Amino acid sequence: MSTPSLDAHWMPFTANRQFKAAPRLTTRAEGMHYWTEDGRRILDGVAGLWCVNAGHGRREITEAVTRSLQTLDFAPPFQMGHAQSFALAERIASIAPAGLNRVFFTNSGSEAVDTALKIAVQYQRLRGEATRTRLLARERGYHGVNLGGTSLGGMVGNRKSFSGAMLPGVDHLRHTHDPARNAFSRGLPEHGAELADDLERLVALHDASNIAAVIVEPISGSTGVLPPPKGYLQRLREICTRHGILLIFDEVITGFGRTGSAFAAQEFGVVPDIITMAKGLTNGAVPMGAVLVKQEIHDAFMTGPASAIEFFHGYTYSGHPTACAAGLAAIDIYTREGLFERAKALAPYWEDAVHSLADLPHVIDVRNYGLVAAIEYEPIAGKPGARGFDVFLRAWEAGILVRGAADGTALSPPLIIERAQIDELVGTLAKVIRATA
Ligand code: PXG
Ligand code: PLP
Repeated sequence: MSTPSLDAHWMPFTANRQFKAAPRLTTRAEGMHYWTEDGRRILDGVAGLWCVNAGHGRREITEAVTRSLQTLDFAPPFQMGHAQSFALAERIASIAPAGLNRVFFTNSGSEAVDTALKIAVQYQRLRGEATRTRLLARERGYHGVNLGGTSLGGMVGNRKSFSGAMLPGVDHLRHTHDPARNAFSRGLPEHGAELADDLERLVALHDASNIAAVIVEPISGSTGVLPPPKGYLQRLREICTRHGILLIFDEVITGFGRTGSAFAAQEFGVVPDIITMAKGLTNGAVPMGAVLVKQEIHDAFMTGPASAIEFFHGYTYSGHPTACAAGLAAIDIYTREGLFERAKALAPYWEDAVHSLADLPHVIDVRNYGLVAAIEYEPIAGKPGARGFDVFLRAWEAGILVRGAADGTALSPPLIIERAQIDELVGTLAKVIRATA
């Protein structure tokens, strides 16, 4: 396709004018690589946008999607069904922590988050705790861009323009980023489990009888890859259980093998009440999200007359056949090729590679877990985020796709990455960091 005018498309989370003055257009993707309009090959260091965990252009997904489109292009999701959504729900439950086995489908992570919040609030009402409507999250969290997720998010840039339109009754725990104590930690940082006690502060302030749920990313992604301090998630779980507060893990990034397990909940041995997911669910090939809940939460909804709708919520494209076909094919690939185990086996090599960047100019922290990492830079005075963006642009010119995150670079390659490609990714990034003033 020849390049059309770039004017009409208002691009998401993009510096539109900068982009349109110097566009970065991809034309093709396969395996670990993108190809650009001017014919360059780019090594994908971020699995597209944290989603293409099995690598690009997977034939099994294309074939499943094609078959599904040719057979059943659309199926009405309300008061009607088709086999693939039931099969996929069962498949998700089969790789999930025990006890979480009921799945509500959405079309994105943002929709999964807002759906999870509504499930939490209605669940509390159904169990006779109707005053529990407050929703808690954490500073430096990202929970998508719908109004619920925006209200619970903890990144000021995503919030400040919408302040008056946010949900009431929301509060935030302190974030866990503590470079003074934890800089250059390998894997989980030692210090900060006590930050989970911040939930006790909010309970003391509002009273538990008013709090429905707390949502956190097991590893914060968008704000620069913040692995949880050792013991932090366990402590959060204990406090939630003690006070009847639902614990929601937003696993949109950490799901589907990123940490070396299917979900971070399994990797860290902490079972939440609800998990949100998207991205890797279909290997990024078709938009889809899902909310996975404990059976007892689902069952609490199944009480009124059998002919009454239990949950007044759903999307036209919930459980779309094309997305379900992609999800089934993606999970087949993950399990058949053992990609979650592969991520776990590669993690020590990955850790050594990314920590080799620690002594480069401006680098003030390196963080990692599983096959995810971030390098944080000293900000340029008065220009927060500028160095991370500069590294991203130069990296693209140098042939690698990385992601700017806060004042840093985030890396989350497809789980099929080879050791030599880790060397290439990190080696090229090292040159770019040295060249960045
Ligand atoms: N929760 C988490 C934890 C996410 O990472 C979402 C929800 C929303 O998913 P959708 O599919 O609605 O985008 C995400 C998405 C970044 C970046 O800066 C990350 C995401 C989205 C956009 C940018 O790396 N993650
Ligand atoms: N707006 C209008 C006018 C609609 O009719 C609908 C769905 O029927 C929506 C928004 C929601 O769209 P979706 O179900 O794709 O989220």
